[in-house]
Amino acid sequence: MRLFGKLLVKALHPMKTLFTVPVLALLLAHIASAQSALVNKNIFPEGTFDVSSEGSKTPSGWTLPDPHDKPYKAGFIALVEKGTSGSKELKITRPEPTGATMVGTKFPLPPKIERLRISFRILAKIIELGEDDPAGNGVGLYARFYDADNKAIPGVSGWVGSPSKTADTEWQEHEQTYPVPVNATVLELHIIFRSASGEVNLDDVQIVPLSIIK
Ligand SMILES: [Ca+2]
Repeated sequence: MRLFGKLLVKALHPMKTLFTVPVLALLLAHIASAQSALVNKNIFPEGTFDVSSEGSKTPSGWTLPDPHDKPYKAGFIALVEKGTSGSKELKITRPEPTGATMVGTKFPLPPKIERLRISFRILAKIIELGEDDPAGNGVGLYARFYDADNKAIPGVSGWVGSPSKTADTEWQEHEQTYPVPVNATVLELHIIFRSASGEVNLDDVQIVPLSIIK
């Protein structure tokens, strides 16, 4: 009991409080500055497609469609080398303008991000557009936020730019800014090539925080 009393006196000692408060303030300042350090920097390492997790077929960090899943069957996905640089791109080829091919990833969001920008580069060569799909046809990147219960948060999801629907001869850059819902813990990205045939090369998917909640 005497020992407990001694410890209590020690813990409540004014000098101790004097030290604890600045230490806590420093710790909080450190967390805030760690978040601020993310601003204007790409925080998504898997968007280069330069690293493969299974031979050269699967891009690290992304999930390919199940080949037995019928609607997503009509497409071929590969990682292709860009010249002799060793850098790779994701390539999807679709022989028919029906159905869809999707490649997805779920990225855990660092806390306290207020707004972010998603961008990517695309070289789309659409040969034929299929029937209009209310969800959008052509090829592009779709972003969706999820909460901690793995539920999609309505209202903030959407295409990064617009889906490409033409045969482009040059790489195009698309970007979109999103307000991050306060309850968002995961950002899901899907490359969707739907109701269109042709081939697409995609590279440099980036997620860049623009501001932090103070
Ligand atoms: Ca690359």
